[in-house]
Amino acid sequence: MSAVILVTGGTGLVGKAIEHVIESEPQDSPFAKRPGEKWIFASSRDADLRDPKRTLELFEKYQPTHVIHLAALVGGLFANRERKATFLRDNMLINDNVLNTARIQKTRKVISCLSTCVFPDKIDYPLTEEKVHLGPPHDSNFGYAYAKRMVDVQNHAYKEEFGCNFTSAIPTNVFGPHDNFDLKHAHVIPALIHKCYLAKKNGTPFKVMGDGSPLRQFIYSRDLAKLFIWQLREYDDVEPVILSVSEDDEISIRDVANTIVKVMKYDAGAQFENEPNDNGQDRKPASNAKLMKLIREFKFTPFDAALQETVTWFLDNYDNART
Ligand code: NAP
Ligand code: GFB
Repeated sequence: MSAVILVTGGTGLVGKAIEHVIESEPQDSPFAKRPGEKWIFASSRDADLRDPKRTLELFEKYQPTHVIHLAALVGGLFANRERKATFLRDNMLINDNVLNTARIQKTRKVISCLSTCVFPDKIDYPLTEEKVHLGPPHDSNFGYAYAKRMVDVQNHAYKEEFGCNFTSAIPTNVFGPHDNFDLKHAHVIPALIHKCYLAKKNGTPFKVMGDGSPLRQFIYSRDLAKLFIWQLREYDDVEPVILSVSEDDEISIRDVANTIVKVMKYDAGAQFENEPNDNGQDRKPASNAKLMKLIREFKFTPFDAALQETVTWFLDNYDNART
């Protein structure tokens, strides 16, 4: 089958992971690039997707048959807390332009991204796909959360009115090579890797925000990449699917920090700032039961091994990484 797969946000953490998998999987792997497929990994320099004209030019240039839509304004707890209107507006503009342009261009399929942080903050656990809209999200990132929730609403509306094959993924927290390691605005794992690196290098304390009690699930970017490739090829339902490790794999921020100390061979320990307001959401345990029923034999990379690969990439690429 000839196909042109456009990956918007193709130069980010998840986009780079998809590129790595497509280029390195052995031919007999279900995640390998198939004959006749052309993969395009677009960045904001190819088109600022907040602009409908640039979005249309990008689609006209490549004529994608399929889109994995990753492009977004993305950040951790502290980036989201400071810029709720910007996270709301930029992501709504990007999502509206990509979906409407895909409709106009008759793109065969679009997979867009929500995130487990968009679920209602106070709701019975575990989080499952049908609970996305059943209450307000955590206050810390309501701008991003509502922009992302609208993708699910848009997918249903475009399907009903125009018959579009639009669906979405709900990844949990992601980490891996090519992440954003910015000390203030990154997600917790890349931020702590960078902080621990500087503490070891400068003999300064390794400071962790909050008290370490919150729990998270983390998926390695290269595992998530395989799940996106699976969803592109095998999943055609408008309803979202959570792409995550099991809820049994929840890990505390304290254990994350201590694992980073171990992997980076840092002699001193982590120091917790203990400001409760900096904990963000207590937990967001998402069930991957729907996914595992659909792709039974999938094996996730063990957390320590994934963290080691990420740290190795960071140390080897420090000068070019987003820091
Ligand atoms: P990332 O590393 O920050 O990459 C963002 C990508 O989007 C980059 O390629 C960036 O291009 C592009 N982009 C940003 N603004 C754009 C614009 N205005 N026009 C066109 N492209 C733009 O993000 P990520 O972590 O890979 O996230 C990818 C997707 O996964 C996002 O939709 C995010 O919401 C979702 N997600 C992420 C996580 C996580 O923990 N990281 C968790 C759940 C869901 P440049 O390289 O040119 O800046
Ligand atoms: O990845 P993160 O920033 O976002 O994790 P969320 C925040 C948790 O890590 C909080 C602790 O419990 C923080 O107290 N933490 C400790 C740190 N030290 C640090 C640090 O130096 N940097 C950061 N960032 N955290 C995000 C959403 O929520 O989840 C985004 O805000 C996105 O929209 C992402 O969807 C997946 O997991 O709290």
